[in-house]
Amino acid sequence: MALLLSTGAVLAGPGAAGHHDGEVAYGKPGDPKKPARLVQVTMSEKDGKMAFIPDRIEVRRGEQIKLTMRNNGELDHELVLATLEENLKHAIEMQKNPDMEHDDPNAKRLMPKKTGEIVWQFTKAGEFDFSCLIPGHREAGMTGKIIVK
Ligand SMILES: [Cu+2]
Repeated sequence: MALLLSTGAVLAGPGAAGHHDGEVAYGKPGDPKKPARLVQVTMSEKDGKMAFIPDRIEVRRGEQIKLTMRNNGELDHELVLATLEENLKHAIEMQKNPDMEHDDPNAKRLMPKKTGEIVWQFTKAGEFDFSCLIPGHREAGMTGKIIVK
């Protein structure tokens, strides 16, 4: 994880004070004391398909979002927020270490019927990815897009 985070900081470019407050290419961990827009995301499995509902979230640049997640499935799921490139790399790591668990500011793993949240501030415009990186889940449809304008 440390490696992925430092990659993100490099992508943020020179001059980004990023490293110190955890800022990466897709923003930074939110401040729970500041207001946040609530976005509910449900994790589900149905007929062999896995999904996040919704699978597309639009955000204004600078906006702080509180993602409140609920796992409505029968299996563990996680939500990992990152650049698409990072999540694809990370998915390969997960295939080698399927038991890798995430509880980072940008990721949360939930057991069935559990809820959790991620507070994140999207400081940069762009298209970012959120996926469940448990092997097979992203491939089964468990991925979505965050569009920051
Ligand atoms: Cu999953």
